[in-house]
Amino acid sequence: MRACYLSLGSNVGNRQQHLTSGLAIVCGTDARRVSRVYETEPVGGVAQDNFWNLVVEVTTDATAHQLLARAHEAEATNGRTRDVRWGPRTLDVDLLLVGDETSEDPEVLVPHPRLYERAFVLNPLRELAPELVSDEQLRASVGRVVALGTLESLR
Ligand code: PH2
Ligand code: MG
Ligand code: MG
Repeated sequence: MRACYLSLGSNVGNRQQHLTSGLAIVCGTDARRVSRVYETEPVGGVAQDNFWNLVVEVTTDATAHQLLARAHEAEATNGRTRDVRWGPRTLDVDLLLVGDETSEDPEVLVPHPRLYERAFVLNPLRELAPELVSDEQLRASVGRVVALGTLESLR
């Protein structure tokens, strides 16, 4: 078993519902810890609504490829269509870290290549694993984020 971290984001439709459904599919019966939800400014150029983002820690024996398959299943179940890169989406699930594994397989890059650039990833990640994110890295990351509260508390 090892701790794996995934980022979930939604900015189309019922964001609470998409994130809740996504977590269930990504985690299955594995133990999980979920960060608060952050309302985040879109990063990457395309004009679109704010996202809700969170990070989940899953303790699992699943491989990086198995986790990626779960991520794709969660996106498909929530009606994700792939059109604009970095554009609006019902649900986006990205693999951030798989234990201390490093993979340069272009299908599953871990650690995620843009992990340390993005405030919408680093803030919720640091909540769950403060040792993984330094003050310096947090300061250098981009995009405004505001903590809203736990997923269950939001409607
Ligand atoms: N995801 C992106 C691009 N930009 N911006 C925010 N705030 N949140 C995201 O989840 C996000 C993004 C590509 O996956
Ligand atoms: Mg993404
Ligand atoms: Mg993605």
